[in-house]
Amino acid sequence: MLDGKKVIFSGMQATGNLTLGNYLGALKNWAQLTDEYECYYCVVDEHSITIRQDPAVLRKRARALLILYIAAGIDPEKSVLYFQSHVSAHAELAWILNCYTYMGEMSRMTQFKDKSAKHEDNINVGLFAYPVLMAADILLYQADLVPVGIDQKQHLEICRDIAERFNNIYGDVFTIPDGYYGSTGAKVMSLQNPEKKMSKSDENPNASIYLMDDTDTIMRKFKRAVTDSLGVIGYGPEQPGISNLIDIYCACTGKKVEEALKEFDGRGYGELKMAVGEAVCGQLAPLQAEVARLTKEKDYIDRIIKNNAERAAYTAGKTLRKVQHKIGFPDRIR
Ligand code: ATP
Ligand code: LTN
Repeated sequence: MLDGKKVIFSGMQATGNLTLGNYLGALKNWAQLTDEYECYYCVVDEHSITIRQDPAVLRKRARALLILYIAAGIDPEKSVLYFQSHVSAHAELAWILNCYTYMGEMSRMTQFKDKSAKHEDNINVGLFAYPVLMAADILLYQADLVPVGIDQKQHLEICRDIAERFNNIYGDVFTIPDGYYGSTGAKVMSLQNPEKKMSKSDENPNASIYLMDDTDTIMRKFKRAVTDSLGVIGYGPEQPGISNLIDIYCACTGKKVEEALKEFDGRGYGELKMAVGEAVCGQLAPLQAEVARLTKEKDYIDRIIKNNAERAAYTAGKTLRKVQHKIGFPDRIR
């Protein structure tokens, strides 16, 4: 904890093209937390290889994701933005924590079950131990809060269990982190099946708004969004499609659901779709322009990558040395 500020850690994988769900559910909230907290935002490239990746594509996407963090308004002088693979303490602590985690605990993880069903030909040990690496990420920085979507709750709970188990044996080594689940955009649903979350791995491109989609594409996808046959703009479980559009509208405009309902009272679905599309374009256009600008600033981005990895490694190194000492590894000779 620096300057008495609480510590935040979060990360995102550089797999697939980011969606509006990733932005409203995670990135946008991250940017809003940077004044109040000491923030570490990581591109978790080591997690990405639990699913087979094309090396050239992974390298490109990881850099693009770091640029997107900055474009979303996270100041790299204030917060620490870096690649997981540039700070070796992550993999080192993960190994240690593997020895304090039980097979039974890992096999209960729903993400492991889902992903191993989806990638039957590559159920690797890394995919199984994915939550341990995530625990290492968080615990290295003694994070108090971890802003993630609700789908990551189980992983966060296992992180707390591992940390408590370790602390019970060796004393207070790790801060026990809490999850931080934002309210607006906590779960953006698919435009084609509003019972399912919008996901970057969805096979139907019309189901998701990608952050780099142009205005025409965004408007077209909203026009095609699945609604219902009630014909009245309402909010609730019987109207999942319309509710999702209202949620997206509110997350983009900062309006409350009641306000939006009043605004669209007596109007048609077509008008709502247009208004949501325009609100989303209004959010994404400046983001896209900033990505385009930053992508050309090669030296500036390189400098950030280097400096921020050093800042992260300094903090992470302190925790790692403490852990290594506690478990009985020989101290380094200086
Ligand atoms: P995949 O489809 O490949 O599993 P994903 O789109 O679910 O990926 P992740 O990389 O797992 O995305 O998640 C990155 C962050 O974005 C997490 O904090 C996650 O909770 C959040 N997130 C992902 N999808 C949504 C969504 N539809 N609504 C709100 N938040 C989301
Ligand atoms: N599993 C997370 C990504 C992730 C993460 C983390 C999130 C890896 N390490 C540490 C928060 C803190 C996901 O969003 N899919």
